[in-house]
Amino acid sequence: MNLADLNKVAIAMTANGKGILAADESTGTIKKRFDAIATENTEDNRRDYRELMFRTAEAMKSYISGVILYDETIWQKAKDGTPLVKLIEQAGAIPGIKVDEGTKPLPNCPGELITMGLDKLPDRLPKYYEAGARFAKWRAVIDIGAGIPSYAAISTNAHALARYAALCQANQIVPIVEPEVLMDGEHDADQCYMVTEFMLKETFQQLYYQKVALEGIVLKPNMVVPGKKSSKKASVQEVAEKTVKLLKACVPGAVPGIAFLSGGQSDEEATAHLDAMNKIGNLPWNLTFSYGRALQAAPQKAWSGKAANVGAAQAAFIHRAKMNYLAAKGEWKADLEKKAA
Ligand code: 5MM
Repeated sequence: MNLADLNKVAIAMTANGKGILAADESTGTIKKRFDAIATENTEDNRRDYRELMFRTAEAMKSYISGVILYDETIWQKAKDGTPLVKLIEQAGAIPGIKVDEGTKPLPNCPGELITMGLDKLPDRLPKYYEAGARFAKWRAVIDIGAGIPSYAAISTNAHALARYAALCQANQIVPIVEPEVLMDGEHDADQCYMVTEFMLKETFQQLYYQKVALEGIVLKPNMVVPGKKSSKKASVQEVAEKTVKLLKACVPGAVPGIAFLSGGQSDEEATAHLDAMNKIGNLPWNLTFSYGRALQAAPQKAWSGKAANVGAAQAAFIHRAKMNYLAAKGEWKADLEKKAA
């Protein structure tokens, strides 16, 4: 492992306001997104949609540091035959790859999940490196509900995250470590804080036991937010203060960057929260975005599967990417959204 090079990539992924486009929806997940815009989930449509984003020069050059791809996309070619990976590289962004193979029920733990995909990972990683991937992503999913999460779910998922991270680094690929505590439940922000704290502590313990070099990873956590069904809402400032407090308590300063997931927040909420955290300032790591839905909902709606709408979709993508770029520097203002509307 060349740690200096891994560290350079991890910094490039999270520095100077740039952030990551999570375009790694599996075929089942992109179907849900396409259903919402009445677009058929074909290989060509998936290619056309992703190609339009990777050809959005302003967003890709100025605001996006890297793109997380799904396995299908990393091997796919644009309509004119150019590999999609090349489009990303030509724009100056770094290609990355989701390497987990989704989740399965965790035995003896009703309602809980374990992320799959470790078995063949040592054989798959060199092929992804050769295809251009310089970072990877693995997502663990922790749900909050009656009697859950269990320690079994937290510890087995943290163990798998660390196994994946160690394998990535051995193959000169920066691992994005994503322990996601879902915001689907009725819990309030303080319960989210407690569970996320437990999950992060366990994850960093496992990373330590498995000798993962923290200088060569990027952490992709959830923010401290109430569940969608909670009756206790939290202000932007409360989310920002609680998330920063939690991260300071759990994430060593050796980690170069933290890139949040949006997790089902609205576009503007995800931007406002990131901005408020960066306005607090004096943080030991770069704090940026690695959004899927909060970057793509607007361009998907504008595109709606029609070639005639590509320009409108690209404009929507530029806007969202720029708002999050400003937020990653603590320079976003709500009225920038109104002006654009
Ligand atoms: C883009 O969505 C990703 C893929 O999810 P599936 O494996 O379930 O298809 C997802 O992992 C994503 O990278 C993160 O959860 C962040 O996305 P959001 O939408 O939460 O910002």
